Amino acid sequence: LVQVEDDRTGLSVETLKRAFLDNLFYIQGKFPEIATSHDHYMALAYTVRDRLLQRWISTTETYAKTNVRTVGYLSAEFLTGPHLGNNLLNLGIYDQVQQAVSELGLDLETLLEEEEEPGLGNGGLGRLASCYLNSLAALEIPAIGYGIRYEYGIFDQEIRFGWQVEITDHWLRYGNPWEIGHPEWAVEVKLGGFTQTSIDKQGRYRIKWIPDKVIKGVPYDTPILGYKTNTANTLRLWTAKAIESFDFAAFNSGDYFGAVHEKIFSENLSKVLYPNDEPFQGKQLRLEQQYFFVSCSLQDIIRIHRYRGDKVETLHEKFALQLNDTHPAIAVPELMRLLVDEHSMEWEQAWNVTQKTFAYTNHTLLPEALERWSIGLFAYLLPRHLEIIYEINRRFLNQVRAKYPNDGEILRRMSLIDESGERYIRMAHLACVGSHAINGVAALHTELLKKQILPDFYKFSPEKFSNKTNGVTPRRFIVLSNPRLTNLITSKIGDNWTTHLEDLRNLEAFIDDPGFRQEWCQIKQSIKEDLAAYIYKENGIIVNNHSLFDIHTKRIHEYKRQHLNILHIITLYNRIKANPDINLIPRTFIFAGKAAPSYYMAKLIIKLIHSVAEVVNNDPDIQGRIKIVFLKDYNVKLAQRICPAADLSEQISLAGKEASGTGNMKFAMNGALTIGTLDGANIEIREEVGVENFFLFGLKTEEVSALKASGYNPWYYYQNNSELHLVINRIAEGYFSQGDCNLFRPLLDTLLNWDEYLLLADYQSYIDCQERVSQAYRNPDYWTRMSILNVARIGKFSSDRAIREYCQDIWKVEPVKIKLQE
Ligand code: DL6
Repeated sequence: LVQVEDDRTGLSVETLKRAFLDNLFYIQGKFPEIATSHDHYMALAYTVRDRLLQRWISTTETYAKTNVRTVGYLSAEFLTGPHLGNNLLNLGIYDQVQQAVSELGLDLETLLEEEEEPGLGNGGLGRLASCYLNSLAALEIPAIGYGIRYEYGIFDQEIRFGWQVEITDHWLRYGNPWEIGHPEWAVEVKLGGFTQTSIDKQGRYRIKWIPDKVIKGVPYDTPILGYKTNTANTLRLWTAKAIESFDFAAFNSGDYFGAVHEKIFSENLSKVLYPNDEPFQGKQLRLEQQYFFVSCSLQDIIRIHRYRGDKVETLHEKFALQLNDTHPAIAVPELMRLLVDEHSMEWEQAWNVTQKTFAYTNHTLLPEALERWSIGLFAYLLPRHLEIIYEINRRFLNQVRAKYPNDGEILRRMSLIDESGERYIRMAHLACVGSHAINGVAALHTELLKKQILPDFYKFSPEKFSNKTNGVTPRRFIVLSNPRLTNLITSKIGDNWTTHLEDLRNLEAFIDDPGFRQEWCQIKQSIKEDLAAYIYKENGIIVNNHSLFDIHTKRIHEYKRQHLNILHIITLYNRIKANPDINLIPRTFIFAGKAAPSYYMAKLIIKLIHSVAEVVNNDPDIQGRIKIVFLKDYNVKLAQRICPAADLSEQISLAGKEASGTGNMKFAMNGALTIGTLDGANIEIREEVGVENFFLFGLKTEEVSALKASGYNPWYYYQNNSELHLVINRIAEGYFSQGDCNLFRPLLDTLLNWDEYLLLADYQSYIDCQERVSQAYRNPDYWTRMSILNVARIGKFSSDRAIREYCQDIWKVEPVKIKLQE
C-alpha cells in the first residue's frame, strides 16, 4: 500500500514543494519564471496556512463540542510580529520548509524578509497581548483574542535630517494570507441618538436605545498555533463596514454625496491605530473604536455561548474576559446593556454575571495616561451607557457610603465620575468596579498601584488585587530570533527549556567548561557581526564589531530617559577630547524606537541622538572608539534582529515610572547584561539573575519621592558637577548643531528647570555604573560567565509562567487536548 500525503496537510519536503508550486500557480496566478519574491512568500504562506487550518478546525470543533471554559483577551492592540517564521517553528517544519524552498532554488531568509508585519500596536502593551496568545496556545488553553483590524497600523518611521518623519503603514496593500474574513458573523454596533423609556407587560421599565448611526463589524480571524501542539486558537479582529454598501434611499432622493459620506464615516472607524502609547488624548474616534470592538466582541461571545446551548445567565461560567488596560473598559456597561436591555435580565443578576466575567490589568503608572472621557462626549455617542454608568456608580457609592459613613471626600475620590472641574468618566474606576480581579504587571508596579494609583479601591476590596509579572515568549524571542544560541543550549540541556524556561538553570552546570564559554562568546560575536553588516547596509556606518554593543531600544519617552544615555555618550566624548590617549573600552551605542507624532520632546530626543552621532562618528580624534547608530522603524522584526546582538541592555527609566518593561526580559534572555534602575520588572530580573550580574544605578522610588518633596533643584547638579556642566554646555552652545544654540533649548530648559524624570540627579550614579560596565567588559571571561548566568536564571520571565498564573488565579481555566482530525 502506498501512502500519499495530502497536499494541504502533508509535512514532508516533497509534499511541501508540491503544495508551494500549486499555490504559486492557483493562488498567485504565476509560473516560476515570472514569479516575484513576494509571490514566493505568498505561495509559502498559503502552504503553511493550510496546515494551520487543519489544526484550527480541529480546535474549534473540539471547543464547541466540549463546551469548555474560554479566555477572551480584549485588547485594542496586538503586535503580532511576522507570522511565517513563527508558524514554521510552531508546526515543527522549519527545516523541511528550508529544504523544500532551497530545492526549488529559493532562499527561506529572503521569503521571510518579504513579510510585512502587522503593526497593530504601539509597543509594550500590544506585544504583551501577542506573547500571551502565543503562550495560551502553547499551554493548550481555549482562548480568543479580540481586537481591531486597523487598516493602517503604527506608522513607518523614516529619518530625514535627523528628524522622525511618519509614513502611513498600509500593511494590507498586498493582501494578508494569514486571515480569513467571516462576513456571515458580522454584527451591528449602534452609536449616538437617544434613549426611550417604556413599561412592559410585567410592569418593568424597559429602555430602548434609538441610535443615530449603525455600523457593521466584520470579523477577520487569524489562527494562533501553539508551539508543537495541535491547539490553534483565534485572534479575531474587527473591521468597520457601512451597514449597506450603498444607501439607496439617499441615492434615489438625489443625495449621492450624503450616501457616500455615510459609508466613509462608518469605514473610517477601524482605519487607523492611534500612535500614542502613554499620554491620553480623548479623541472621539478613539472612543468610537473602543466601543466598536468591545460591542462586536461581546455580541460574538454571547452568540458563541448560545450556539453552544447555554443561557446568557451562565456566561461567567464559560467565559473569563480580560480587559487589557482600560481601552476595553466600556465592556462593563456594554455587557450590562446587552444583558439587561437586550436579554431582559434583572440588574442584580446582570451585575453578578458582569463582575464575575471581567478582570482588569493596569499597564501604566503615568497619571497623564489614565483614560477619562468627557461626559459630554459620552452622552453624545453612548447615551445608554452613560445612564448605565450612573446607575453602577449610584449603587457602588452606596456601598462605599455604608463602609465609610460621613466621608464625603472618599466618595468624591472613588466615584466613577470626576467632578472636580469639567465632568469626566474615570475608566480605571469603571474597570475596577466591574471586575472581580485587578492586577499590575510587575511586583513594584502592583505595589504602587495599591499605594498611589488606586489606593481607595485597594482599601475597599483588597482581595481583588494581585500581581502578575509580565513575561515574553521564548519561542519568538530566543528560538526563532537566536537559532545559534538555541542550538548551543539544546546541545547541552536538551530542548525541554523551550516550553519550561526554568530548565535553563541546568546551564549553570556548564559554566566552568571553557569550551562552552568559548562557544557562547563566539556565537555572540557572530551575531554582532551580522548586526554590524545590517547597520552598514541600512545606515552606511562602519562599526567595530569587537566593541561593546550598548543597546537602547523602546518607544522614545522622557521617562525612559534615552537622553540620559546621550549625556553619558557626550561625557565619554569629552573625556577623549580632553585626553586623546585615554584607554576606553570601545562602544557602539545603538538606539531604535518611535516617538508619538505629537510628542515634540521625544522627537527632539531623536534629533539629539542624530546630531551627536553626526559629530562623534566623524571626529577623527575619537578613532572609532565611540559609534552611535539609530536604526529606523523599530518593530518586532527589528527587535528580533537586535536583541540577540546586545552586550548591554539599557533599562534606565526613572524608578517608579515603567510599569514593567518586557524589552528588559528579551535582552537578558539573549545573554545581554542589564544596566538599569530599580524600576518595573528590572527589580525582579536582578533578583533572579543575581545582584552581582546586574549593573544597578539610580535613585529608588522612595528616594525619588523624597527628593521631589524636599524641592528638587536640577540646577544644583549642573553647577556642582563639572563633567555634567560641560556636557550640558556643549549641547547649549550648539556644538552638536552647527552652532545653532536654539535647537535643543527646549530640552535643556526642561532639564535645568524641572527635570521631571530626574536625569541630573541620576547622572553621576549612571556614569559611575557605566564605568563598572566597562571594567567588567575588560575581562571577557568574567563577562561571559555573567552573560550565561543571565540566560540560565531568566526562566521566570517566560510568558508561559505569567499565563499559568492568570489561568490559576484569575481565569480558572484548564487546558484542553486537541486531537488532529484527518
Ligand atoms: O505591560 C506591558 C507594558 C509594560 O511592560 C510597560 O512598562 C508599559 O509602559 C506598557 N504600557 C503601555 C501603556 N498603555 N497604556 N495604557 O503600553 O505596558
